[in-house]
Amino acid sequence: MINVIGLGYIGLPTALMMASHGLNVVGTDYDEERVASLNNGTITFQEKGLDELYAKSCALGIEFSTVYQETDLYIVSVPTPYDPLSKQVDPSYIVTAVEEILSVCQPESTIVIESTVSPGTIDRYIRPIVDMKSSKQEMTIHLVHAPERIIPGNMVHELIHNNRTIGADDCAIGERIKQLYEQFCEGEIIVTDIRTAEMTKVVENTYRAVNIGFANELAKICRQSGMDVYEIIRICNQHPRVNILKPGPGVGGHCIPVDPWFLVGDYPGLTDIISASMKTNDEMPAYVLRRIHDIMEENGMTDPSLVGLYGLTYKENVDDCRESPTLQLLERLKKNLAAPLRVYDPFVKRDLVDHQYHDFEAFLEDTDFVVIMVAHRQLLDNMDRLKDKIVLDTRGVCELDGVYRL
Ligand code: SAJ
Repeated sequence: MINVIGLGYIGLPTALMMASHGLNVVGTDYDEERVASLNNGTITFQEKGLDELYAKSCALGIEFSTVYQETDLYIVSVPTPYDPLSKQVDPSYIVTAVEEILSVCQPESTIVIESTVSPGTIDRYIRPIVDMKSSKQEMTIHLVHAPERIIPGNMVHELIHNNRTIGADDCAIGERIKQLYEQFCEGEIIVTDIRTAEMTKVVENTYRAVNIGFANELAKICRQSGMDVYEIIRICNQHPRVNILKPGPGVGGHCIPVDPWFLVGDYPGLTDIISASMKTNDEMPAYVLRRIHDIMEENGMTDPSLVGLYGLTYKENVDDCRESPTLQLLERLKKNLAAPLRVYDPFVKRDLVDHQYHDFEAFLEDTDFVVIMVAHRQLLDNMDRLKDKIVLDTRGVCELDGVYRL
C-alpha cells in the first residue's frame, strides 16, 4: 500500500493517478475538513480531468484519512514555504511528516519526497532524523526525492506525459521507484542522486522566474520609449534560439515566486541575477497601480470605485489564488489606506476580498475602467463586452481600439 501524505494541489492528483492505475493508495491529510469532503464525494479543487480521475479512484477503492498508515512506501507532498527573513526553505512541514511516518512505518520502508526543496535539504534536515530512528530501532529507511513538474490547468495530462527526475542515493531503490512511477508516467524518467534532483527542480522554476523578470523589465523599457513590448517579444521569439516569456501584472502561485528564493537564501553572494528578477516580478503589482493612476488621470477620472479588476486567481483558467498578483495589488492598496477596487473572477466562488462580484454582468455594469489581471477563457470569449470601457490589459490579450497596455 502507498500512503500519500498531503492532499493538496500535487498530492491529491498524484494519489488519484496512482489509485486509478490500480495501485492500493491511502491519502492522508491533517485537514479534517478536506478529508471529510473527499470521503463524502466532493473533490477539493477544480482541475481539468480531475473529477474523472477521482471517480475512477473511488470506484477502485482509494481511501482518505487523517491518520498516517502503517506501510512500507510513503509519498510526501506537503508545502515548503520560505522563511521571509532568511529566504531559506522552511522544512518544518516535511520534517513533521517524516517524523509521523517514522512512528508508524514498517522496518524496511521508502519515503519519497515530492515537495520542492532547496539542494541539500534532505541531507540536512531529513536524513539525521531518519538515521537516528534507524540506529535506535534497527530499521532501514530509504530516502528518495521525486520532484513534480505538473502545471495547474493541465495537471492530469502532464502527470502522464511529462519527463520526471528521481533522486536516490541507492541506485536499486531509485530504479524501484522509477518502476512505480512508470505505471502511469509515459515520459522519460531520469534517475540521479538526491542533491541533483533537488537542484534541478529549483533551477527549473528559477529559470522561468528570471525569464519573466526579463520580460517585465522589457515592458517597462518599452513603455518609457513608446514601443510595443508584445510585438518586440513576438518578433524576437522568431529567432530559433530566443524564447522570451510574457510580461504580466506579477508572478503568483506557490512555485515561481517561492522556489528561486531558496537559492538566494542559500547562496546570497552568488545570486544577483535571480534576486534582481524576483524583485522586478514582486514590484509589478505596484507598477500596475501606478499605470491605473496615470490612466485615470489621463481620462479625467477621479472615482476609484469605478475601477474594476478582472481576475483574482494567480493565472488563467484555474481557481487557485495563492500569491496572486491581484491579491498583492489589493494588499498594497490596503497598506496605503487607499480606496479598494472592485474585483471579479468567474473561478472564485467564495468571498475572498471586499467589493468582490460573483456576476460578470453586474461587475461590468458598475465598472467604467476594467483592468485585465488574468486572461480567463470567459473574458477572451467576451472581449467585445469591454468595447465601451477604459481597458488596461496587463496580459497582452485585448485587441480593442484604445486599450492601454502594461
Ligand atoms: N507568468 C507570467 N508570464 C509568463 C508565464 C507566467 O507573468 O510568461 C506568471 C503567471 O501568470 C503566474 C506565474 O507566472 O502568475 C506562474 O505561472 P506559471 O504558469 O509559469 O507556473 P506555475 O506556478 O503554475 O507552475 C510552475 C511550473 N514550472 C515551470 O514551468 C518551470 C510547473 O511545471 C511546476 O510544476 C510548478 O511551477 C511547481 O509546482 O513547481
